[in-house]
Amino acid sequence: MDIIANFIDGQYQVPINQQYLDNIEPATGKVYGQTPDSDNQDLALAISAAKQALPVWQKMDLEQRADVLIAIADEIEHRSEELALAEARDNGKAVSLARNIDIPRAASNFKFFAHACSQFASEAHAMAGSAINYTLRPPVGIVGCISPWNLPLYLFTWKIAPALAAGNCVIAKPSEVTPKTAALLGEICQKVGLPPGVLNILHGSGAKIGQAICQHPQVKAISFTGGTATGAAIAQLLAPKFKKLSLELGGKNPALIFADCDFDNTVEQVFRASFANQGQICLCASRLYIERSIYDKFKQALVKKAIALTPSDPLKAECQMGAIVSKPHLDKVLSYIDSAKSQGGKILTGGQQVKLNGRCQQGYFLQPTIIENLPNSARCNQEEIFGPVITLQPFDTDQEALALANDSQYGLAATVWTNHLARAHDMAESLNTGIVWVNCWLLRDLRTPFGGMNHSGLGREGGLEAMRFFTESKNVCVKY
Ligand code: TXE
Repeated sequence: MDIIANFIDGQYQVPINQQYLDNIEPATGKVYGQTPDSDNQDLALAISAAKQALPVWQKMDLEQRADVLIAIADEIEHRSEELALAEARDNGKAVSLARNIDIPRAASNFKFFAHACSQFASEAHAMAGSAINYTLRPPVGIVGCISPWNLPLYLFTWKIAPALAAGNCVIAKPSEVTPKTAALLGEICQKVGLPPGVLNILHGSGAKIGQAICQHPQVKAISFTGGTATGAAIAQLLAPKFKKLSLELGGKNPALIFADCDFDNTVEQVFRASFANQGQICLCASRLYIERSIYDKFKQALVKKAIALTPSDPLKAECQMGAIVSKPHLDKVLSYIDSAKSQGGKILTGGQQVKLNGRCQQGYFLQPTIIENLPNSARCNQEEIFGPVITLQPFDTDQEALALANDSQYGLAATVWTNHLARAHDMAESLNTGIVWVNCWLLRDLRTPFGGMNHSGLGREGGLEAMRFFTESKNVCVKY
């Protein structure tokens, strides 16, 4: 049994209440570990450690701070195989995906923000002949970073790295569904000599320790990624406390596929955008709008690929599609497929749970599922499913495609597939999403603003946006 501990003040510590949550391996459906169900008592220890560490970390020479973050990145790379296997086991994702995407990206997050330490500058505003204003950007202080289960170490470090780079001390909480790689990050911090208390990792449920972190008066900012309903609850809780808040929430991302696209490449990329990580990425395409003249051909090409993509044991190198993260989540995704059937949807392929043999007999596997014939108002076109389920709809004109795409409460990411330059720019300008990819998906430059509009969130992560979020700006006006 793999028993995880909290990481507080540079040491692993058991939860004071001695309470644990089961950690289940999605590919087997079996409990394989225990995660602390931490509460306010553990948080008090973490806050006290962070308070002590804050002056040390804030005053550390920038080059030295950057060196520590680079050392964390190097150690993640050094332990990448172990981390990839841990991620695949904990989350159910294919180990090849963890090896090629999740773990390298976690290292990149630290490297990128290590450089930001020395590149982050502030402004001066001269008032000719009378005064000079300059802006100071001190760290916020102690900040909370709360992350979800779909890209565990990748998103955990995407928040922690800029928070540390800006000079904050961090209380971080990974998802209780996928705690393992976050727990290993503590060992890495110990090994490279991150001063104790600078990063504290508390495990447990959102309702208990997640909420406690948000509410603690010493925690001055919260960076959260997760479901829209949770984001709304946190926003409500924090509004009267005037804390800084960054919310990266759900999506219902449209893909607009025009007849003039590069057909084969678009099929390939749209398929990946739909089913990567079993569709459990907030950026995955889930509503496909296809120009009518290529609708049937495109549909057939997608269905053929979906039939060939069969789920298998995530720990095997050849696995291309792993397990759904948990039983409740599998049930939720299946309930959307049922709702599609009841609303007149036609299941073109998939729609069923898959039973594997051997050690994965009880695992949570689902066939890639493609549905057509649903109106845009159907639940499957309006609500975030967060699984390997996509819908197809034909369109006739650019205006119709745009109207369908924008008919959503979400606004995270859209993809546009066309070789018509003016159309691509028109669409990019008119789509109500925080991110638009043209003829690509998940091509990431860490300097760019990252986040969504409307129910997809508040604020932006990435590059300078993240550094600004984790600092306060203070103007100093000097008259001469
Ligand atoms: O997310 P939650 P869940 C979507 C997806 C999924 C749904 C729910 O549709 O089906 O959200 O997933 C912590 N105060 N996304 O249940 O509950 C929680 O412990 C403070 C989209 O996993 O939002 C975890 O660490 N914290 C998403 C984190 O919040 C709280 C990725 C996310 O959990 C809390 C994941 C509270 N009251 C799911 N309640 C994306 N956009 O990437 C929970 N938490």
